[in-house]
This record gives sequence, structure tokens and C-alpha cells, in this order.
Amino acid sequence: MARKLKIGITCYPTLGGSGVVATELGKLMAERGHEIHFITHSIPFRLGKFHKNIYYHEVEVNDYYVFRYPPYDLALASKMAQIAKREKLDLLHVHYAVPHAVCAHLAKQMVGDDLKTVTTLHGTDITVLAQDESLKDLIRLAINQSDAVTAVSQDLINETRSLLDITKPIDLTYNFVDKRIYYPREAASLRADYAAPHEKVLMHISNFRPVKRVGDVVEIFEKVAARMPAKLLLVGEGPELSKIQCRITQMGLEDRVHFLGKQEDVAQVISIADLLLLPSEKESFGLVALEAMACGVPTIGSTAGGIPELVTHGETGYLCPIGDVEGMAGYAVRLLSDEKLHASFKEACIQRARYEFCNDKITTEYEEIYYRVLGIE
Ligand code: GMT
Repeated sequence: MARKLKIGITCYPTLGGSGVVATELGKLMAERGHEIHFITHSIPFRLGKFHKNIYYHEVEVNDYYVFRYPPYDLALASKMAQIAKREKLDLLHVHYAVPHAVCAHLAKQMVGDDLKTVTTLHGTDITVLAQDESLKDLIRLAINQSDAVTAVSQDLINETRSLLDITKPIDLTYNFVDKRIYYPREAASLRADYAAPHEKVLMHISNFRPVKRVGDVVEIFEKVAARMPAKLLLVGEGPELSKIQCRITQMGLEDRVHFLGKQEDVAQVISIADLLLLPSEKESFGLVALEAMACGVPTIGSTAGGIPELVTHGETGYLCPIGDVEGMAGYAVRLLSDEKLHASFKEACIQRARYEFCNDKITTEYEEIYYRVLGIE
């Protein structure tokens, strides 16, 4: 049996799918007996209670008067190097290229070549930031200097190659859900708080950034609600939220839309829904669609980025070109008005999440990458 590893993990600890995936992966690796050291500016929000084999190291930034901008990136690189030396880490696994992969590269310079680095690309670090000429060369350097690079969809690999001219191999490692947490939950009484038994429940969960096209969510819902009794539950918060609230009032839909704000127990909340709407402009993977899938909730969404690799059109949901609200509404009505069809999609969702994107499978894939970069058979 291969030896247990000492792994440093850096991610954005307080928000987003990348932080969720990084934290859940760290917890699963710790369950397998590896020693995990989170090196972040605050405790990852999904870390929760005490876990055996998990340590947390806070990055503190010095605010000397000479600094106009406190140098977080340098503090992170120093902390990574310091922890790697003190704890004798085998490798650093960083999630999101900027600044984490750049900091890992710097840390490796300070520690030496025995420290290996693995970078996981999550999406906007490439699809948005790598378009910025002031960051492009830096991101390319960080990727080329990583001992292994993984991306959460084939589409993201393709984008990385074409935007940055990267030729080194990039491993495809899909996101995952923990099947012990994500399964169809009993939600009848919670559902009754928002919808009558004859009403269908549509849901959207996001950080309400422009790329999520929440305006499309509302338009799709308006078209569905004109054809059948339905409610829309909006979960999450972000910059577009107040604009969306005004739009819903203007459209006279306020009695049919509920704002649930940020929610911790996503599996419980998603289980209320009959379907999830994800009409994003950009989406390297779409973790929320996987969370929904595992809870037996099909997705109606766009064909952006990696969504088609996750949602099988006609089996676990329906996909249309970005902005095709008419098409998405049509598919939503089709699925919601045919109980037998909906039941078959639900079952296909549960099976696909359980076998293609389950925690055991993906954790093993990452573990194999760790052993490969360390030259351990
Ligand atoms: O979707 C967001 O805006 C958050 C962002 C993040 O950095 O956490 O999500 C990205 O990473 C997730 C986890 O790999 C993916 O599921 C999301 O699709 C991806 N977001 C985009 O590509 C816009």
C-alpha cells in the first residue's frame, strides 16, 4: 500500500464552487488517512467541525505603513513555504490559478524541487482572467511550472489551451459530490412553506453575478408560470440580486417568487425543487447542477462551457443555446407536465451523479495524480 501523504491545500475559503470542491476534497483525503494542511486567509466555510488529520494555518498579512496595498500574495507564498518546510509537506494542491498557483510556484522556489505542486483550474481563472493581458503571462507561467494541472471539464482544458497556448498535459478531473450528503431528501413539509401541492417548484441557486444570467431565469419562469401553476425559489446573494428583485416586481411576479438568501444545507434546499434553472453565460462545470442531479432534480440550462459534459440533454435535463429563454421554457413545461418523463429524468439524475461524479471515484483520481507527481507507484 502506498504511503500516506502530507498535503497543503490553498483555495478561496469563503465563497464559490472552487472553495467547496477544495474543502470537500481535503476532508475526503483526510478520511483516507492523508494529513491535510489548509493554508488560507480564513477557515474554509465547508470545513465545519473538528476533523482528524486536518490542520488549518491562517495567512496573516502585514500592514506596514510603507505598503499602499498589503501584499496578501507574498504572505501566502511565504506561509506555504514555511508550512511545507515545518510539516515536511509532500505537495501543495492549489485551487484557482490566481494568485494561488503563482504563490505555489514561489513557495517551491523557497523550499526546493522535492515539494510538488498541483494546480486545479476552476473556470473564471481562465475564461475571464486569462483574457486580461496584464495577467496572461503570469497565469501561463504558473500553469507551466506546476507539476500537474487539472481542470474540471474538457471544455475548460480546451479553453486553457487556446487562450494560453499551453501544450503540457492537463488532467480532466470532474467535480464531485459526497453521496452521503447529496441524495434526495425528504422535503414535503419544507416545500409546503413555499408552494401548494398542485404547484411546480423551479429553483435557481447562484452568486447572482452577471455570468449567471438570472434575468433569463425570471423570463423562463414567467413563460412557465403562464402555462402552469408554479413557484420560483431564488437561493443565494450577489451583485445582481436587487436588480432582479425590481424586475420581479415590475413583472408582477412577486407573489410567485421567494428569495431564500444564502443557504448552508444545499442538499436539503434543492430537494424541494422539481427542476433547477442554470442559463449561464459561462460555466466551466456547474457544481450546483451536479448537487441538484444527485438529489434527483433535473437541470434546464444553457450549453455554456462544461454544462453539456455534466447534464445529458434529454436524459438528466435539457440544454439550449445561451439566451434561448423560449426554448428553455418549452423544455421546462414539457418536463413538468409529464409525470412519467419527470420520474425517469429523476432516476437518471441519481444514477449519473452516483456513478460518474461520486466522491470515491474522483478522490481516487486526484490521489493517483498526487502519487504520479511524487513518483510513488
Ligand atoms: O461560478 C462561480 O461564479 C464561482 C466559481 C468559483 O471560482 O468558485 O465557480 C467556478 O468553479 C466551480 C467549481 O469548479 C464550477 O462549478 C463553476 O462552473 C465555475 N464557474 C464558472 O466557470 C463561471
